[in-house]
Amino acid sequence: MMEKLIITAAICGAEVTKENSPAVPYTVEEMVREAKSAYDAGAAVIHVHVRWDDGTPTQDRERFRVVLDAIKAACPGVILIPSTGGATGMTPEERLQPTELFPEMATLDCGTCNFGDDIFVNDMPTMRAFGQRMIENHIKPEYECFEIGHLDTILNMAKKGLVPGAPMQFNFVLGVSGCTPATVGNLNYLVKQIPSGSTWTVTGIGRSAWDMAAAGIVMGGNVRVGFEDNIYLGKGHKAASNGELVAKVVRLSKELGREIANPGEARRILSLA
Ligand code: KMH
Ligand code: ZN
Repeated sequence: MMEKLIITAAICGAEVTKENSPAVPYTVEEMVREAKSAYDAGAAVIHVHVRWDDGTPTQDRERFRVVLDAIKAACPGVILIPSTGGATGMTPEERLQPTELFPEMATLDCGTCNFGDDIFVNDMPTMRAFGQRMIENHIKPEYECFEIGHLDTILNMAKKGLVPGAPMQFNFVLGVSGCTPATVGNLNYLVKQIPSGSTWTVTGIGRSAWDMAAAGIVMGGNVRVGFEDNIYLGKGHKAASNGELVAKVVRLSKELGREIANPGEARRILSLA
């Protein structure tokens, strides 16, 4: 029998702006509003990037501290996954700052790739440093794979003890411009490679968000949605909040007969409890 579905909300990311959608959060208050809308709609996990009030992406440790504490207070029990990816062009040291706060989870990006017109650099020394930090600080990584080869890379690193090992949690982020396309075939290939006992989430970028959500639901994985990845509920129809995106996943999942995990259930499924 399938476990309940864990929904992650990626509420702001580093790239999307208020010009794209006025509901994209920058300030602490806006971050809390968007996190709570997602949590109230059924998200058990919030993936957190932070911005300065003018929208500039930052990995500043104290900004993370304030935002994470404020979301925790508004969303009791929620699982927070701060980003160590930040924005393209940031240094590894900058990006590692949220790990100094000892979050229970954080993202660990599994290789270099094109990212639209930019390059998202995750070379081997960077990944070894991030793996070592997460081992030392007892942080469970969410392994972000944007490319099929990223999975092979991180599985080899785990075998060598360079990053935290089983049970591993993967997020297959498909459809980034320049990376592996969001198809059910590609997702199925990735899912078949992961060690038994692992958990996985799928994220579809842009218009692929809903195909990938449906695939994640029926294939027994978990689903991420949110303004970081997609701002549309349907063609030409922008979501007014992250909560609306989460609510659509809840509807799809219930229609397909899969219940939604609350944060406590998600913590058990992810072996955090
Ligand atoms: N903003 C992207 C360049 C992560 O959060 O770990 C990287 C990203 C991945 O969003
Ligand atoms: Zn992210």
